[in-house]
Amino acid sequence: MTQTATPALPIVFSREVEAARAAGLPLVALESTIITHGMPYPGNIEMARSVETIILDGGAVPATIAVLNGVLHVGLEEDQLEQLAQAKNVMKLSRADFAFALATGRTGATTVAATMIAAALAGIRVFATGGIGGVHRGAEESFDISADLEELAKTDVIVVCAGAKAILDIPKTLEVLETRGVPVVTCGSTDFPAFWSRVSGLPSPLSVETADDIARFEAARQALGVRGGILVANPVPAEDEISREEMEGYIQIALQAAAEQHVAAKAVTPFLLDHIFHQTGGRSLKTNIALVENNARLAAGIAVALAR
Ligand code: PSU
Repeated sequence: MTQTATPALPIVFSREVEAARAAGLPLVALESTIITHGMPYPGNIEMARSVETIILDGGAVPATIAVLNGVLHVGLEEDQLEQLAQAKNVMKLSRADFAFALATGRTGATTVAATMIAAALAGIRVFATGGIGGVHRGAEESFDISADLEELAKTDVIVVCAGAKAILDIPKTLEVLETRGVPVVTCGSTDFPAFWSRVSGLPSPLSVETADDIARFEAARQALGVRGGILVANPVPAEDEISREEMEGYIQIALQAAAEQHVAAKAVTPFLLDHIFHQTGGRSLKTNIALVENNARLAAGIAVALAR
Protein backbone atom coordinates (compact mmCIF):
# COMPACT_ATOMS: atom_id res chain seq x y z
CA MET A 1 0.00 0.00 0.00
CA THR A 2 1.33 3.46 -0.88
CA GLN A 3 0.98 5.40 2.35
CA THR A 4 2.46 8.79 1.60
CA ALA A 5 0.40 11.41 -0.18
CA THR A 6 2.27 13.08 -3.06
CA PRO A 7 3.63 16.47 -1.93
CA ALA A 8 1.57 18.42 -4.46
CA LEU A 9 -1.76 16.65 -3.90
CA PRO A 10 -3.54 15.55 -0.71
CA ILE A 11 -4.08 12.14 -2.32
CA VAL A 12 -2.82 8.61 -1.75
CA PHE A 13 -2.73 6.67 -5.02
CA SER A 14 -2.93 2.88 -5.17
CA ARG A 15 0.10 1.09 -6.60
CA GLU A 16 -1.76 0.44 -9.84
CA VAL A 17 -2.91 4.05 -10.27
CA GLU A 18 0.53 5.39 -9.36
CA ALA A 19 2.11 3.19 -12.07
CA ALA A 20 -0.55 4.23 -14.61
CA ARG A 21 0.11 7.90 -13.91
CA ALA A 22 3.85 7.39 -14.34
CA ALA A 23 3.28 5.57 -17.66
CA GLY A 24 0.67 8.07 -18.88
CA LEU A 25 -2.03 5.38 -19.23
CA PRO A 26 -5.72 6.34 -19.48
CA LEU A 27 -7.55 6.24 -16.15
CA VAL A 28 -11.23 5.84 -15.29
CA ALA A 29 -12.52 7.06 -11.91
CA LEU A 30 -15.12 5.02 -9.98
CA GLU A 31 -17.22 6.18 -7.05
CA SER A 32 -17.69 4.42 -3.72
CA THR A 33 -21.18 5.46 -2.55
CA ILE A 34 -22.57 2.88 -4.93
CA ILE A 35 -20.57 0.29 -2.91
CA THR A 36 -21.45 1.48 0.61
CA HIS A 37 -24.94 2.94 0.19
CA GLY A 38 -26.18 1.64 -3.17
CA MET A 39 -25.88 -2.13 -2.92
CA PRO A 40 -25.87 -4.79 -0.18
CA TYR A 41 -22.81 -6.96 0.60
CA PRO A 42 -21.56 -9.14 -1.10
CA GLY A 43 -23.14 -7.95 -4.37
CA ASN A 44 -21.39 -4.61 -3.89
CA ILE A 45 -17.88 -6.05 -3.71
CA GLU A 46 -18.52 -8.37 -6.65
CA MET A 47 -19.66 -5.35 -8.67
CA ALA A 48 -16.65 -3.27 -7.55
CA ARG A 49 -14.22 -6.00 -8.62
CA SER A 50 -15.88 -6.84 -11.92
CA VAL A 51 -16.06 -3.17 -12.91
CA GLU A 52 -12.32 -2.78 -12.26
CA THR A 53 -11.60 -5.84 -14.42
CA ILE A 54 -13.79 -4.53 -17.26
CA ILE A 55 -11.89 -1.23 -17.28
CA LEU A 56 -8.53 -3.03 -17.40
CA ASP A 57 -9.82 -5.24 -20.25
CA GLY A 58 -10.87 -2.04 -22.05
CA GLY A 59 -7.30 -0.72 -21.98
CA ALA A 60 -7.63 1.77 -19.11
CA VAL A 61 -6.82 1.66 -15.40
CA PRO A 62 -9.57 1.88 -12.73
CA ALA A 63 -9.32 4.35 -9.83
CA THR A 64 -11.96 3.77 -7.16
CA ILE A 65 -12.19 6.86 -4.97
CA ALA A 66 -12.96 7.01 -1.23
CA VAL A 67 -11.92 8.73 2.01
CA LEU A 68 -10.43 6.25 4.49
CA ASN A 69 -9.75 7.57 8.01
CA GLY A 70 -9.45 11.12 6.75
CA VAL A 71 -7.21 10.30 3.78
CA LEU A 72 -8.34 10.69 0.18
CA HIS A 73 -7.55 7.56 -1.80
CA VAL A 74 -7.57 7.48 -5.59
CA GLY A 75 -7.38 3.78 -6.37
CA LEU A 76 -8.01 1.26 -3.59
CA GLU A 77 -5.95 -1.84 -2.83
CA GLU A 78 -7.90 -5.12 -2.69
CA ASP A 79 -8.04 -5.20 1.14
CA GLN A 80 -9.21 -1.57 1.33
CA LEU A 81 -12.01 -2.27 -1.16
CA GLU A 82 -13.10 -5.33 0.84
CA GLN A 83 -13.11 -3.36 4.12
CA LEU A 84 -15.09 -0.51 2.63
CA ALA A 85 -17.68 -2.90 1.18
CA GLN A 86 -18.39 -4.27 4.68
CA ALA A 87 -17.90 -1.06 6.68
CA LYS A 88 -20.70 0.47 8.77
CA ASN A 89 -21.28 4.16 9.56
CA VAL A 90 -19.55 5.35 6.42
CA MET A 91 -20.33 8.98 5.52
CA LYS A 92 -21.96 9.66 2.14
CA LEU A 93 -19.80 12.50 0.87
CA SER A 94 -20.79 15.24 -1.51
CA ARG A 95 -19.27 18.69 -2.19
CA ALA A 96 -20.49 20.06 1.17
CA ASP A 97 -18.86 17.51 3.48
CA PHE A 98 -15.97 16.02 1.47
CA ALA A 99 -13.35 18.26 3.14
CA PHE A 100 -15.05 17.75 6.54
CA ALA A 101 -14.34 14.01 6.34
CA LEU A 102 -10.68 14.77 5.57
CA ALA A 103 -10.43 17.30 8.41
CA THR A 104 -12.01 15.02 11.02
CA GLY A 105 -10.40 11.71 10.09
CA ARG A 106 -13.65 10.08 9.02
CA THR A 107 -14.27 7.33 6.50
CA GLY A 108 -16.57 8.37 3.70
CA ALA A 109 -17.78 7.13 0.35
CA THR A 110 -17.80 9.61 -2.51
CA THR A 111 -20.99 10.33 -4.43
CA VAL A 112 -20.94 11.45 -8.06
CA ALA A 113 -20.30 15.05 -6.94
CA ALA A 114 -17.39 14.25 -4.61
CA THR A 115 -15.91 11.70 -7.03
CA MET A 116 -15.88 14.36 -9.76
CA ILE A 117 -14.00 16.76 -7.46
CA ALA A 118 -11.40 14.10 -6.62
CA ALA A 119 -11.07 12.91 -10.22
CA ALA A 120 -10.47 16.44 -11.47
CA LEU A 121 -7.85 16.97 -8.75
CA ALA A 122 -6.09 13.76 -9.83
CA GLY A 123 -6.26 14.70 -13.52
CA ILE A 124 -8.74 11.92 -14.40
CA ARG A 125 -11.17 12.98 -17.11
CA VAL A 126 -13.60 10.05 -17.28
CA PHE A 127 -15.74 8.56 -14.51
CA ALA A 128 -18.17 5.64 -14.59
CA THR A 129 -21.13 5.30 -12.23
CA GLY A 130 -24.62 3.77 -12.20
CA GLY A 131 -27.10 6.62 -12.15
CA ILE A 132 -26.61 10.25 -11.18
CA GLY A 133 -28.61 11.95 -8.46
CA GLY A 134 -31.11 14.54 -9.64
CA VAL A 135 -34.37 16.30 -8.85
CA HIS A 136 -36.44 14.12 -6.55
CA ARG A 137 -40.16 13.63 -7.15
CA GLY A 138 -42.03 16.18 -5.04
CA ALA A 139 -39.04 18.54 -5.09
CA GLU A 140 -41.47 21.46 -5.38
CA GLU A 141 -42.30 20.68 -1.70
CA SER A 142 -39.09 19.09 -0.39
CA PHE A 143 -36.51 21.10 -2.40
CA ASP A 144 -34.56 17.79 -2.65
CA ILE A 145 -32.19 18.24 -5.59
CA SER A 146 -28.92 16.32 -5.72
CA ALA A 147 -25.67 18.29 -5.59
CA ASP A 148 -24.55 16.01 -8.48
CA LEU A 149 -26.30 18.36 -10.94
CA GLU A 150 -24.44 21.45 -9.76
CA GLU A 151 -21.14 19.55 -9.85
CA LEU A 152 -21.73 18.50 -13.45
CA ALA A 153 -22.10 22.18 -14.30
CA LYS A 154 -18.81 23.09 -12.61
CA THR A 155 -16.27 20.32 -12.80
CA ASP A 156 -14.46 19.13 -15.93
CA VAL A 157 -15.15 15.39 -15.82
CA ILE A 158 -17.07 13.18 -18.28
CA VAL A 159 -19.58 11.13 -16.25
CA VAL A 160 -20.88 7.91 -17.80
CA CYS A 161 -24.18 6.75 -16.30
CA ALA A 162 -27.29 4.76 -17.29
CA GLY A 163 -29.41 7.92 -17.09
CA ALA A 164 -31.01 9.34 -14.00
CA LYS A 165 -32.47 6.84 -11.52
CA ALA A 166 -36.15 6.33 -12.29
CA ILE A 167 -36.97 7.10 -8.63
CA LEU A 168 -36.34 10.75 -9.60
CA ASP A 169 -38.36 13.29 -11.52
CA ILE A 170 -36.52 12.80 -14.81
CA PRO A 171 -38.11 15.69 -16.78
CA LYS A 172 -37.14 18.16 -14.03
CA THR A 173 -33.67 16.63 -13.78
CA LEU A 174 -33.14 17.21 -17.51
CA GLU A 175 -34.47 20.77 -17.17
CA VAL A 176 -31.94 21.61 -14.45
CA LEU A 177 -29.11 20.11 -16.50
CA GLU A 178 -30.16 22.22 -19.47
CA THR A 179 -30.36 25.40 -17.38
CA ARG A 180 -26.90 24.75 -15.93
CA GLY A 181 -25.43 24.16 -19.39
CA VAL A 182 -24.58 20.49 -18.93
CA PRO A 183 -24.55 18.52 -22.19
CA VAL A 184 -26.56 15.31 -21.93
CA VAL A 185 -25.55 12.88 -24.64
CA THR A 186 -26.94 9.38 -24.96
CA CYS A 187 -24.79 6.73 -26.61
CA GLY A 188 -26.59 4.49 -29.11
CA SER A 189 -30.12 5.81 -28.55
CA THR A 190 -32.19 8.94 -29.11
CA ASP A 191 -34.14 8.29 -25.90
CA PHE A 192 -32.75 9.30 -22.49
CA PRO A 193 -32.46 6.09 -20.42
CA ALA A 194 -33.99 5.60 -16.95
CA PHE A 195 -31.40 3.47 -15.12
CA TRP A 196 -33.13 0.05 -14.83
CA SER A 197 -34.95 0.69 -18.14
CA ARG A 198 -33.55 1.55 -21.56
CA VAL A 199 -36.02 4.37 -22.14
CA SER A 200 -37.50 7.16 -20.01
CA GLY A 201 -39.96 8.27 -22.67
CA LEU A 202 -38.03 11.53 -22.97
CA PRO A 203 -35.81 12.37 -25.94
CA SER A 204 -32.12 12.71 -25.16
CA PRO A 205 -30.94 16.29 -25.79
CA LEU A 206 -27.95 14.90 -27.77
CA SER A 207 -27.07 11.46 -29.15
CA VAL A 208 -23.92 9.78 -30.46
CA GLU A 209 -22.96 6.28 -31.53
CA THR A 210 -19.45 5.63 -30.22
CA ALA A 211 -16.82 6.44 -27.60
CA ASP A 212 -14.80 8.17 -30.34
CA ASP A 213 -17.74 10.53 -30.97
CA ILE A 214 -17.70 11.51 -27.29
CA ALA A 215 -13.92 12.11 -27.38
CA ARG A 216 -14.39 14.38 -30.43
CA PHE A 217 -17.17 16.25 -28.63
CA GLU A 218 -14.91 16.76 -25.60
CA ALA A 219 -12.07 18.01 -27.83
CA ALA A 220 -14.42 20.55 -29.44
CA ARG A 221 -15.59 21.76 -26.03
CA GLN A 222 -12.00 22.22 -24.92
CA ALA A 223 -11.22 24.14 -28.10
CA LEU A 224 -14.12 26.47 -27.27
CA GLY A 225 -12.97 26.80 -23.68
CA VAL A 226 -16.32 25.58 -22.34
CA ARG A 227 -15.86 24.29 -18.78
CA GLY A 228 -17.83 21.73 -16.80
CA GLY A 229 -18.76 18.10 -17.19
CA ILE A 230 -20.48 16.09 -19.87
CA LEU A 231 -23.19 13.64 -18.85
CA VAL A 232 -22.99 10.55 -21.04
CA ALA A 233 -26.04 8.29 -20.78
CA ASN A 234 -25.64 4.64 -21.72
CA PRO A 235 -28.80 2.49 -21.79
CA VAL A 236 -28.69 -0.77 -19.79
CA PRO A 237 -28.26 -3.81 -22.10
CA ALA A 238 -31.67 -5.09 -23.30
CA GLU A 239 -31.20 -8.54 -21.74
CA ASP A 240 -30.75 -6.97 -18.28
CA GLU A 241 -33.41 -4.27 -18.31
CA ILE A 242 -36.59 -4.12 -16.24
CA SER A 243 -39.31 -2.27 -18.15
CA ARG A 244 -40.35 1.23 -17.18
CA GLU A 245 -43.93 0.10 -16.54
CA GLU A 246 -42.85 -2.68 -14.18
CA MET A 247 -40.37 -0.42 -12.34
CA GLU A 248 -42.95 2.30 -11.82
CA GLY A 249 -45.05 -0.04 -9.65
CA TYR A 250 -42.09 -0.80 -7.34
CA ILE A 251 -41.08 2.87 -7.22
CA GLN A 252 -44.57 3.99 -6.13
CA ILE A 253 -44.58 1.48 -3.26
CA ALA A 254 -41.04 2.50 -2.21
CA LEU A 255 -41.92 6.22 -2.30
CA GLN A 256 -44.99 5.56 -0.17
CA ALA A 257 -42.87 3.72 2.42
CA ALA A 258 -40.30 6.56 2.42
CA ALA A 259 -43.05 9.11 3.07
CA GLU A 260 -44.57 7.04 5.89
CA GLN A 261 -41.18 6.64 7.56
CA HIS A 262 -40.25 10.33 7.05
CA VAL A 263 -37.05 9.45 5.18
CA ALA A 264 -35.33 12.66 4.05
CA ALA A 265 -32.18 14.20 2.56
CA LYS A 266 -29.21 11.88 1.93
CA ALA A 267 -31.10 8.83 3.20
CA VAL A 268 -33.75 8.95 0.45
CA THR A 269 -31.84 7.37 -2.45
CA PRO A 270 -30.32 4.49 -0.41
CA PHE A 271 -33.74 3.81 1.18
CA LEU A 272 -35.52 3.64 -2.17
CA LEU A 273 -32.84 1.45 -3.78
CA ASP A 274 -32.96 -0.97 -0.84
CA HIS A 275 -36.76 -1.08 -0.82
CA ILE A 276 -36.84 -1.86 -4.55
CA PHE A 277 -34.15 -4.54 -4.06
CA HIS A 278 -36.42 -6.35 -1.57
CA GLN A 279 -39.57 -5.90 -3.66
CA THR A 280 -37.90 -7.40 -6.74
CA GLY A 281 -36.25 -10.26 -4.83
CA GLY A 282 -32.83 -8.94 -5.82
CA ARG A 283 -33.55 -8.54 -9.54
CA SER A 284 -33.04 -4.76 -9.40
CA LEU A 285 -29.53 -5.39 -8.04
CA LYS A 286 -28.69 -7.68 -10.97
CA THR A 287 -29.80 -4.94 -13.35
CA ASN A 288 -27.88 -2.30 -11.38
CA ILE A 289 -24.67 -4.34 -11.56
CA ALA A 290 -25.15 -4.98 -15.29
CA LEU A 291 -25.63 -1.31 -16.04
CA VAL A 292 -22.57 -0.22 -14.05
CA GLU A 293 -20.49 -2.85 -15.89
CA ASN A 294 -21.83 -1.57 -19.20
CA ASN A 295 -20.92 2.00 -18.20
CA ALA A 296 -17.40 0.93 -17.17
CA ARG A 297 -16.90 -0.57 -20.66
CA LEU A 298 -17.95 2.66 -22.37
CA ALA A 299 -15.94 4.84 -19.97
CA ALA A 300 -12.79 2.83 -20.71
CA GLY A 301 -13.44 3.32 -24.43
CA ILE A 302 -13.79 7.08 -23.94
CA ALA A 303 -10.62 7.29 -21.82
CA VAL A 304 -8.67 5.36 -24.45
CA ALA A 305 -10.07 7.55 -27.27
CA LEU A 306 -9.15 10.73 -25.36
CA ALA A 307 -5.59 9.47 -24.88
CA ARG A 308 -5.04 8.98 -28.63
N1 PSU B 1 -25.42 4.81 -9.00
C1 PSU B 1 -25.90 3.65 -8.52
N2 PSU B 1 -26.17 3.58 -7.17
C2 PSU B 1 -25.96 4.63 -6.33
C3 PSU B 1 -25.45 5.86 -6.87
C4 PSU B 1 -25.19 5.90 -8.21
O1 PSU B 1 -26.08 2.67 -9.27
O2 PSU B 1 -26.21 4.52 -5.13
C5 PSU B 1 -25.22 7.03 -5.91
C6 PSU B 1 -24.21 8.05 -6.48
O3 PSU B 1 -23.16 8.18 -5.55
C7 PSU B 1 -24.99 9.34 -6.57
C8 PSU B 1 -25.97 9.15 -5.45
O4 PSU B 1 -24.19 10.48 -6.42
O5 PSU B 1 -26.38 7.79 -5.65
C9 PSU B 1 -27.12 10.12 -5.50
O6 PSU B 1 -27.54 10.36 -4.20
P1 PSU B 1 -28.55 11.58 -3.90
O7 PSU B 1 -29.79 11.24 -4.67
O8 PSU B 1 -28.73 11.54 -2.41
O9 PSU B 1 -27.86 12.82 -4.38
